Amino acid sequence: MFIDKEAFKNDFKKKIINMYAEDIEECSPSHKYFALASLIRDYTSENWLNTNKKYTNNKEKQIYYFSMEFLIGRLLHSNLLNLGIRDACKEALSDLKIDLDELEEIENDAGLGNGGLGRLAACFLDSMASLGIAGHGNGIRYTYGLFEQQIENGYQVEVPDNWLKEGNMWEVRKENKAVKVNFGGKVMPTMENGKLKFLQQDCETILAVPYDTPIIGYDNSTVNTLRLWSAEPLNKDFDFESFSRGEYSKATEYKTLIESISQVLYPDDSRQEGKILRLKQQYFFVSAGLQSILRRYKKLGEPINNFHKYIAIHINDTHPSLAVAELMRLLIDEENLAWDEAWYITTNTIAYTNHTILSEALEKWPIDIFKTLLPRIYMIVEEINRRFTDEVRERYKDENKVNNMAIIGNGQIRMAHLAIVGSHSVNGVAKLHTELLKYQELKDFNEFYPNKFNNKTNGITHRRWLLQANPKLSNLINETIGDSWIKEPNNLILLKPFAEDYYFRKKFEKIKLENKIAFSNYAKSTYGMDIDPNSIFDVQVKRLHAYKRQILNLFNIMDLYRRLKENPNLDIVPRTFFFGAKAAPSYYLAKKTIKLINTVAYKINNDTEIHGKIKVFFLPNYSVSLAEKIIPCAQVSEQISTATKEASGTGNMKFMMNGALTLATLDGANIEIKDAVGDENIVIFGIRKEEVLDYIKNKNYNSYEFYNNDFRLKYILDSLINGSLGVPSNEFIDIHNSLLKNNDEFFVLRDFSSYVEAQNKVDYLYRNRDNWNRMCINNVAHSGIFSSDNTIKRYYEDIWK
Ligand code: 26V
Repeated sequence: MFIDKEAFKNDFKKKIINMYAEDIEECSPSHKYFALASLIRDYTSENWLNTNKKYTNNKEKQIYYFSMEFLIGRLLHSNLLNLGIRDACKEALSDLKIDLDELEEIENDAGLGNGGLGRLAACFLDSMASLGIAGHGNGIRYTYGLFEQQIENGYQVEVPDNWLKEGNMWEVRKENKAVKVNFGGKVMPTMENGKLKFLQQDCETILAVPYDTPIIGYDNSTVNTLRLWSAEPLNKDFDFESFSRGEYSKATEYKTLIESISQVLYPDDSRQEGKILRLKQQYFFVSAGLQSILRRYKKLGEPINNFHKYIAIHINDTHPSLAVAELMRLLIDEENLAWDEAWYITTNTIAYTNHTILSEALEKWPIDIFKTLLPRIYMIVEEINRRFTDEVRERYKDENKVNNMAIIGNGQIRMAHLAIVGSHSVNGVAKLHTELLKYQELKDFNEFYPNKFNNKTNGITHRRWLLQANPKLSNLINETIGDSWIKEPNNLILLKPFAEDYYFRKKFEKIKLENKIAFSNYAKSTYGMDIDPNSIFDVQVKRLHAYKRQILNLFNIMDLYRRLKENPNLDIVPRTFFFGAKAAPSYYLAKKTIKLINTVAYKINNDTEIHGKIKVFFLPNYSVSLAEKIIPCAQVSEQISTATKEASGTGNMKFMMNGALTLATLDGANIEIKDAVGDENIVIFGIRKEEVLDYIKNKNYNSYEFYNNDFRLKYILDSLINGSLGVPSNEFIDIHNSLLKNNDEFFVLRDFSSYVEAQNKVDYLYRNRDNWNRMCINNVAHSGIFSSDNTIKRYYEDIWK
């Protein structure tokens, strides 16, 4: 898109007057931000309309990505970049004495996700739009996103994330497209014109109102849609009947109850819990999404039997897997299809991605809850299960197998089984993860459906994670190899020869330092942290989970500190360790780990004896916008999960793309990163999947062996409970127990010495700074293959067709 600078300035001034009846001079920065966002949305409206028209006129196949989470972060910067008008805007605003960077910082993050799964959905939206693919998001418009994390006395404190408080300029409320969603009641089988029909009676009907956000493609005029649903009472204001009977509080209670459905995002917990509200959320957005898709489809004038030829629905993990039963219900009850016809359409429409093999994270719903809330859906699930188990029984004549594979079993509905049976494709998110699904966790299903399972290694949008987050490096890349990589990320490989160019390496090093200085200044003014920009920036940012092993990182730091105390002249390259991680509010050990990190950080950072050689900082409230700040200045990327546990990881890709060296176990996509960059450009440590699986199978791991045989581990573990950390000696007893009495589920002690060695290797490698830079540049050069553009192309060709 082209904008004329003078015309833009006029538009902007007018916008401020129209929205706020203020002159630009008296207008607050926040009003300026909202006016600018609103203006940019105006600029996209025509393309948005035209994109939709084009899709309808050409009857293009539409892809709908169903996800409970879309962790999109901020939109102003990325929208300006994708429209190709950011430089022009920046200049024009600067004429008006306005700093665009400052306005961009005002925007609240749309934090509608927990972590990797939600951010992946956001990266996919960007890639689909940028590739000109008709792909849209379908989800929930949570009034509150993932909680804001504050740190008080080293502990995590959760504060509600009221992200919509000041308004959201990107969304459009589409009241005329609202649909009704039914809960509860009973099902009445009735004969209608000689046909058996299932009427739902005495349901509670809720209104689902869509809010649409434009998803702007990069330099291609495509504008797709992210449709997020908000729950409202049917009766606009509140329950009039109660109200007119004088039951005022009951009337408003009712409204609150209904609105609670889209009120808040569930923080993924230490265990999956069968919360009714979460099941309501799932049915709510799945049903609303499917109804609106069906309504649009019918306008095309195509017969219902062709539905799957024009529509693909992708379900992000099992959270939207009710889509299988709900689409069946709509096709049978509303469109009058027979079971077999409906089943053919459903299974050919839906595809499912699995994002974890951790069994405690797999969703299961107690039958009683499910049946009461969704009686008709339950009937359909029962019938799907009946037909499926008949087939399994017929084929294997093995009741054990039938029970293991059944969708309903042990009083529960197993959502993963429903998703597998009801879809035509099941994919894992990295090679290793898919192998584990096919040959371990879902082995029976892979045998039963030999062509269903496939791999789609995750990716990240290089436009946000490099072009936007790291403008200095992007400019250097543009000067060196041109800017074709923005549309063709694989072209980043053209940088490879420049890894051998001394002057290029120097320029690269300078940019990394400038990024580090900028972040240090930010951290000083925001958190009061004193950071040495000349130290190595070593970063672990991700959700806090035992399997991600933040504790392993911390144990190396504690060991390093011990060595420094013993020998203050110890020759190490100064290092700053950064952590950023939210713990689920009910995940006790994760929260204790945050306290432990902060306790160790306090002790180390205030110890003048070690001459500031190491420092530890916990960055509060890790989020998309914080990630955009810390990743471009990172030098060591900590990807240290227990092998087999991290399905893919996507942070690992963001770091390599910004020229950090990966320090990793052979887990998830780390393996593919290693294959891409070569052994000489990555540091690998730790036990491999075979050893992990052996330990689990043979139950022969004994963490005490490592504790007893390694004085460093003994020292560290003892210090957790002997009061030497300056907190009561029982503060960390449960962490201690998890590692010793409870036998260290994630093999932290097993991997400790290998990790320390790897960290020493990092120190050693950094001393040859010139070669270090060479390694980093190689990482950037090979990162293009991890662009989500590539991932989306593979989904498009293999799954959505
Ligand atoms: C949820 C839970 C909840 C209960 C117990 C522990 C636990 C562990 C993990 C999860 C997350 C499940 C789904 C998820 O977010 N998976 C992440 O998806 C990313 C995108 O595919 C992938 O890169 C991450 O490796 C994967 O953990």
